[in-house]
Amino acid sequence: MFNKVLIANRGEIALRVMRTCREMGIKTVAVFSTADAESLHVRFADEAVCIGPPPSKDSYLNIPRIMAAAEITNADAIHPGYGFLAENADFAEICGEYDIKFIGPTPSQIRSMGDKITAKTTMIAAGVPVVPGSGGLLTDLKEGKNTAKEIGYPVILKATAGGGGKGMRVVWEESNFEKQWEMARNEARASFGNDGIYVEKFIEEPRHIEFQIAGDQHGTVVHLSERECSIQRRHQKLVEESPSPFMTDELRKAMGEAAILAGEAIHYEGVGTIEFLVDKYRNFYFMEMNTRIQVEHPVTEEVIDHDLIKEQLKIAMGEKISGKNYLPMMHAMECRINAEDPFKDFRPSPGKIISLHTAKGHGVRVDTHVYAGYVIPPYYDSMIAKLICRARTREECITKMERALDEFIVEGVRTTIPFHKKLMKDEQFRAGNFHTGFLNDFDMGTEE
Ligand code: MV4
Repeated sequence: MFNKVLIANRGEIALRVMRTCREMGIKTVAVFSTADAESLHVRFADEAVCIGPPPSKDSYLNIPRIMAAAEITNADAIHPGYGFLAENADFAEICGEYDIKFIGPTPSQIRSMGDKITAKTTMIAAGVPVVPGSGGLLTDLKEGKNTAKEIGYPVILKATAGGGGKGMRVVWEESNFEKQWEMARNEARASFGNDGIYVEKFIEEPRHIEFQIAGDQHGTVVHLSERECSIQRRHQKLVEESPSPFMTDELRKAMGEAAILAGEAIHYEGVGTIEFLVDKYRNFYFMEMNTRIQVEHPVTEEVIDHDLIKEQLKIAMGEKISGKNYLPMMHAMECRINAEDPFKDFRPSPGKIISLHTAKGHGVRVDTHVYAGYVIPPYYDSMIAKLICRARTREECITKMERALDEFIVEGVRTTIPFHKKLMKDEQFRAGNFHTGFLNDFDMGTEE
């Protein structure tokens, strides 16, 4: 049983983790940069330690400072949240060296999914469907072109060190291969210091559907149903929901089994997510695994009525999980409310929140760290709240979301609320007809 947990994060997720710790009788330590001195996560925690100036590399990404904070407060575990150090295998390893439990998977589990070719090779061996492709690193341009010809155009070039869309290039015909190859390599080298590239068949107009899984220290892996995450812009998700409107009982069974195989293949310990691409014929392919709690985890919490942070803490303490899978019992949807101007290409809009009224009422949940008078710093991500609605059907859930968006008032900064209001009225969205390219031709129109 943990006595005290340090939360190596900020914002809504730091608060989210602290809430569950409180309910479990676990003391909490916040760490914060000087930009976050007035943050709720600092006030909410039992103890708080300033770990440096605003830039992330000097504070939330600075491992020595976080370890020092854990040592002086005598914390026996660290929860990394999402982002920052959540998928940093070296950090997880250092926690172990300090005899502090990293609340998440082991360093080797993180590493095995951080390199995309290693991840893919592991999945092939486990019998999880993957996109047809090179199966390994491409050594040179000639090999790349030959492999692309075998697979058949269009193909996609991906960085093995990548993920989340960086260093990816689609090639429609051989005449463009060399140029895209160079671009992909340069982008990968600049972003990751690793220019390893592999090639896959390009799946056109796919959906992004992911499965939440959980594995314990005793070898049990279960799935906790899916999340539909196709509504995204430039690889930033804006809306997530569960169940996916594209899902069938048969597909859920097949994808759920594949997700469990994926977790079992690496003896996964913790909560994690198996991301799949799903084509229009409902063929599905493993894409990536996220070895952390995700932003959109509340959608799953609402449909299966389970606290996923509590699951993380229990797994980290060595408890057994029940061994049964969970199916959605309700419909839930999350809208990410970002301090961004949707009428100006979603450009960041940091600054002071002059007044705030969050949505309330039956079936409405708001996860946020902001309050009236709070100043959104320009240094970190722009998400200021997650609005989650839950109802018996997708239709009722959308109706509730429209009502909740109408009563959600933020003055002082621009937000993505007008975007969500427009999306909820879109006929194709309401009909469940969308894929990952949906927002490419979504017109925000002009402001009234
Ligand atoms: C693909 C793909 C089509 N075919 N792979 C984007 C992020 C990275 N995780 C993988 N991604 C994609 N991989 C093949 N073989 C299309 C995407 C993709 C995408 C995937 C999920 C969500 C949004 C996306 C937006 C553009 C492209």
